[in-house]
Amino acid sequence: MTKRFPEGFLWGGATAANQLEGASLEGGKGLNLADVLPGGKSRLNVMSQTGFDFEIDESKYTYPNHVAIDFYHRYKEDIALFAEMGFKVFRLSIAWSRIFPNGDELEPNEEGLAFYDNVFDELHKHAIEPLVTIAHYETPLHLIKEYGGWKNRKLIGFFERYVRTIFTRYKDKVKYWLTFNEINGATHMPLFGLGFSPDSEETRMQDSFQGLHHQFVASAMAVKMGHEIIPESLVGCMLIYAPVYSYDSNPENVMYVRQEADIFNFLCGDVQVRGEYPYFAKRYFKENNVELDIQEGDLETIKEGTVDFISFSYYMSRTDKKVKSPEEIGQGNLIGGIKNPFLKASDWGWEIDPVGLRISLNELYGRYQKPLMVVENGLGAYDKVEADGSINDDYRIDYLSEHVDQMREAIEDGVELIGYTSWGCIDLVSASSGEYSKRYGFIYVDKHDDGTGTLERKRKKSFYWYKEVIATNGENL
Ligand code: BGP
Repeated sequence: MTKRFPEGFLWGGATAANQLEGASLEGGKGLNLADVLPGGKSRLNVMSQTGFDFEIDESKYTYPNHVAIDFYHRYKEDIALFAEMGFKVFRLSIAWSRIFPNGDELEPNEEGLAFYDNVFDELHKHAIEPLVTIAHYETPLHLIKEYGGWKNRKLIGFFERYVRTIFTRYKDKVKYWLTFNEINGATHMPLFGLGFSPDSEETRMQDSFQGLHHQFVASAMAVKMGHEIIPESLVGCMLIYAPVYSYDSNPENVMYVRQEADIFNFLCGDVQVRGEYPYFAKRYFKENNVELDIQEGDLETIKEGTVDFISFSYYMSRTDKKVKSPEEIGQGNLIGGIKNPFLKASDWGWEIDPVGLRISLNELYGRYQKPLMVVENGLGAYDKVEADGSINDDYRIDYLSEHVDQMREAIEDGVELIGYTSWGCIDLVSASSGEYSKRYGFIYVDKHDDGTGTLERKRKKSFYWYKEVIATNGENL
């Protein structure tokens, strides 16, 4: 039996403004969070640090996001390459600080708005549908320094103005929208999603969940507004999803991983898809000393602004148990857990688990029965340019084909999957490590961790592979 992808399946690739555009101070743009994150190992340090100060210090650090891969000036060339692969959809984000440089102005920056007009027009010229993330780790720096990021309720109002501006401006050009990137990653890495580093470990949970509550209200408000301003729009949530496996059959461990999965994978989804806090949140908040300030009207807004579809990133599963020795802790992955003896890992220690994607799709569809889109998935790897200029990334082809195959299985299982945008379809700056050398692309970009490189683009072997996948609607993997 041939397993097929549905007609009209949305094949494409995914990016984020701060990891791609560069031109960090051009066109009237203001600084945002990503502009103050240093490159390389220092980034990993600041991510886990409490009390990060958000100052740029070029004598100490490099800031790769300032140049990124210069999509700002090269978008036409890049979009032509996406079109050559046959993309039906391209996921990108709008940098909030291009539209409102400080985040709290009353009037938007016309030059920033015009830039995305040009990008969307270019995409449509090639019959590529834009899929736009409204907030992808790019909170304007002024909102962080002046207001303390999403801990502060005032951000809902600033976000509302930003969203109204972009919905109104792009209503004829953009149909697919996502509100907050990987919203459930916030308690792990509040700096990225919520724009603050915790003052101390004691305040981390309280501040993170309060920040999340503000984002839930803001997201629901955006969904409602999207439906009013762009009646044919589809507005989705975006989760970082990792199925959680019990290390063994000890019921204590099984219960533990179930609770971990409830909090990590489902709490945010339940709020955004079902429109209410799930039953298990109450006990969890109590036990973690979280007391939410929920204001009048918030729960109604959340109820009325449920999403049209669910999108998520999938890189890895997580294996865990209740009691861990200090050596085991965090051995599994970026998101924690312990080593799974059945899985291999990438050079960055991210465990590779294609079947976990089928499990994720079934878990999400089983719980919500809403259309799903995989909007990030891919292998960060070191690539080598051969003497003849070719880049033979067979490891990436293997990784992606195994994952695409599992999506095909999930569709056979009955899951409604509408699209797939692999992460970093063109090499870009890594979010967690600030490196250029952690490459995901089908398109190689000549740019290196020491800042050298011509920014020239080259097609990798996987470029031709993906082109064939799209041309055969997923039949030839
Ligand atoms: C996700 C982020 C992306 C992206 C990706 C890969 O968490 O949404 O922005 O970067 O992970 O991660 P990294 O770049 O750290 O390898």
